[in-house]
Amino acid sequence: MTGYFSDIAPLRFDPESDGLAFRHYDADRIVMGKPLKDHLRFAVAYWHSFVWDGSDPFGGGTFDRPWFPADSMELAKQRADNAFDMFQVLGAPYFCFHDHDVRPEGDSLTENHRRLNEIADVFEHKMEDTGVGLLWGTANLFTHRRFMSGAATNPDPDVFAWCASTVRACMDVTHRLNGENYVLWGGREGYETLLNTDLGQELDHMGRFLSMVVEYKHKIGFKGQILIEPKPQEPSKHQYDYDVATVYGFLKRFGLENEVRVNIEQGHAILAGHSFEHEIALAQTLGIFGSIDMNRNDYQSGWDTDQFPNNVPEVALAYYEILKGGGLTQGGTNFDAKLRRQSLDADDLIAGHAGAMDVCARGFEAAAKMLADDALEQPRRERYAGWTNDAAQQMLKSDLASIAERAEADDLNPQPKSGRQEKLENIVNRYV
Ligand code: XUL
Ligand code: CO
Repeated sequence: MTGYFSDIAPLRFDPESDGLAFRHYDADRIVMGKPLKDHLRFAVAYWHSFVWDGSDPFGGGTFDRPWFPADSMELAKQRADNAFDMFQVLGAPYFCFHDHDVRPEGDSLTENHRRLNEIADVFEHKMEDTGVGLLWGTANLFTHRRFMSGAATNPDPDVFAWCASTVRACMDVTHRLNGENYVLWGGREGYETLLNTDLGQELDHMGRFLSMVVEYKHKIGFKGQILIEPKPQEPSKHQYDYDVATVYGFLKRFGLENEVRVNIEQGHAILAGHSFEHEIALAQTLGIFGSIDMNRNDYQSGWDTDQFPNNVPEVALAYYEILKGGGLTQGGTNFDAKLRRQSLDADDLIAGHAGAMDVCARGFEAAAKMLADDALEQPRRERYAGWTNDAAQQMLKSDLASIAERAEADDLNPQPKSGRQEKLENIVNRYV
């Protein structure tokens, strides 16, 4: 291996190491009948690790990578070489990318697609050589100024058509690379001010666009899941795919609830005023859980800071809800995470990912044990035990007046019972 990461040996599982190694993530350890790596299905996000240069709203790039600037196919290929080197150092089984991450912008739609396909050829070989798979592909319909007023919700029909062409090209490439999912994050699908916005028309266009994506998936025989990634605000002030509940309402309205699932990001859940586990549990309950972006926000700064996870109890509760619903199946754990802009070096990138994988492994193992021990499910069942008797079940098939008559005849006087929250929190603490 020669390149940016050539001084870094592939990471091993070594709980005693004080260097770059996995102290907790033992990829082949069998948990609940299969290796950890097949439960966690880690993916590296191409954009934050290989495209972002460390700039923020107050200052320019801080990272000095040999594959910057992102303006030639030659540098795009160099970036691909280094990306796959990094996937191998980490032993990461998957990656994810947007079209915009992997090829420079051309001066026409067809030139964009030609470049995307040229890089996909490079990826195809590298994936074959390394065994790294594509967790999901997606189109970047938010960075270029043509998307400033939206993608499928743009008032200009030519932008809608541009998006159709771009998404088709990205779905084709994802299909060709055996991607397991295709993601749509509605980056600019929302609005800044109602004064210039026809909200109803924009929602109709977004619904029609998504239906076309689903139709196209079936037309080409793509077996991956189509996933929407909810986010409440940023970049638009009002985003149409605010959170899981909003997305579910939208899918129901367009009859897509059996076709489209959600990719839930921890930081986006926090921005929406929810916990990550709430969003996961709700998606599981509604039957639309698909995959996760496991990156947190800073709780003080109130914006999407995309940091690597480092809080084991939080991660454990998220994986608990995932496992309870049957695991990640076709989804995965994508690190849509970037370094802090002072973390300049190659080994910072490795340490960020390795630490995140360790945190996830610890959280996952705690979750699996809590589930196996019935530690939370037993008290939960007890709490609802009243509903297991016939009379209670009959009531659900009855009507308001009959129930009222029985309640009055029996002179019911229900007595409150403790919710035992502190005891349950203490139980969780034993595992994490
Ligand atoms: C933006 C975000 C995106 C999506 C893919 O907040 O999370 O990177 O994951 O477009
Ligand atoms: Co994301």
